[in-house]
Amino acid sequence: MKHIVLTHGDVDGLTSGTIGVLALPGADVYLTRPSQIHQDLYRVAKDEPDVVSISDIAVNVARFDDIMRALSRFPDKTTIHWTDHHPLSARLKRRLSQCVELFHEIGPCAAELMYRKFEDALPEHALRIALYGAIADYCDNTPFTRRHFDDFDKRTLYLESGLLVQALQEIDYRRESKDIIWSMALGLEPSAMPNIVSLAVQATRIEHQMFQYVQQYAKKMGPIGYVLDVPMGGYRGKTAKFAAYVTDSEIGISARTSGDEVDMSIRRRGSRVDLNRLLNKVIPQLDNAQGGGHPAACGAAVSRSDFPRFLQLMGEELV
Ligand SMILES: [Mn+2]
Repeated sequence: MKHIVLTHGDVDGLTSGTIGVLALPGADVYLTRPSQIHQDLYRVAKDEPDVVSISDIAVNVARFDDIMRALSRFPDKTTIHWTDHHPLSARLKRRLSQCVELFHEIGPCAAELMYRKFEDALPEHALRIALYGAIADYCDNTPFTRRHFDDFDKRTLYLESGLLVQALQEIDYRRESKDIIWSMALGLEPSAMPNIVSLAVQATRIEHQMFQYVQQYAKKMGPIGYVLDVPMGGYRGKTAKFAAYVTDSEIGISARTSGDEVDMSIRRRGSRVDLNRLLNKVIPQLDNAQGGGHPAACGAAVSRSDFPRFLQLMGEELV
């Protein structure tokens, strides 16, 4: 049996992918993202696999037709599982369900969904892996997670998941991340992976320094706190959060300029505002802008000259 696992490179991606590997023994693993899933599907269709699992990959509306075309390249014998928790319209959900086994819920993380989908085929340690994914993706208040936090010591689960979250800030996206999948599949806890522990500690030290940087340089425009070009790669979600906090704002943005573009991570603070919906209102008002994500965490890119206008529009839509 030829098995393939395609998953995202963040902690929910790695944990849901690990559960995929445990459910589909011997699987080849590929880390992918919403913008390139269609290309990866084209590539793996050539291997004529028996089972494919895709987890934690949002279905990109702009790429939907490409994705459907890629899916049509698989032979009839291939079963394709698509397990995800990113927003997806009812119409696309229906169309996608016609060619894949779609398991889609908003609320739980992808790792929880993978665990629930494949539970009967999984070893005992897969449960903790699902909980690590839930903690990492802030999806730790579902009926499933609340029930199972009570099966262990919740504080230890948060430490283990936190080690992964922190270490990933400092890890090369593809190569070393895949090692984490193999280690977790073998039953190794993050605290038993020496490089993960030391990278996590290093990343935590850097994070505290980043906080001080944001405290010094964050600016505020209306209800939005933002920081530009923090002096290190990564840490974008975290510095967006810090920018909101230190400016006492409802929304925080960590922005990075590259060439003529400003690329942003956007987070909310003490607010129920749906950032994804907010962006869907603002983005069409700007040329060459793109963005989206979850209610609580989004990414966006606008041209450099539009950045002030973007902030202004976001602020206006918010009130
Ligand atoms: Mn996720």
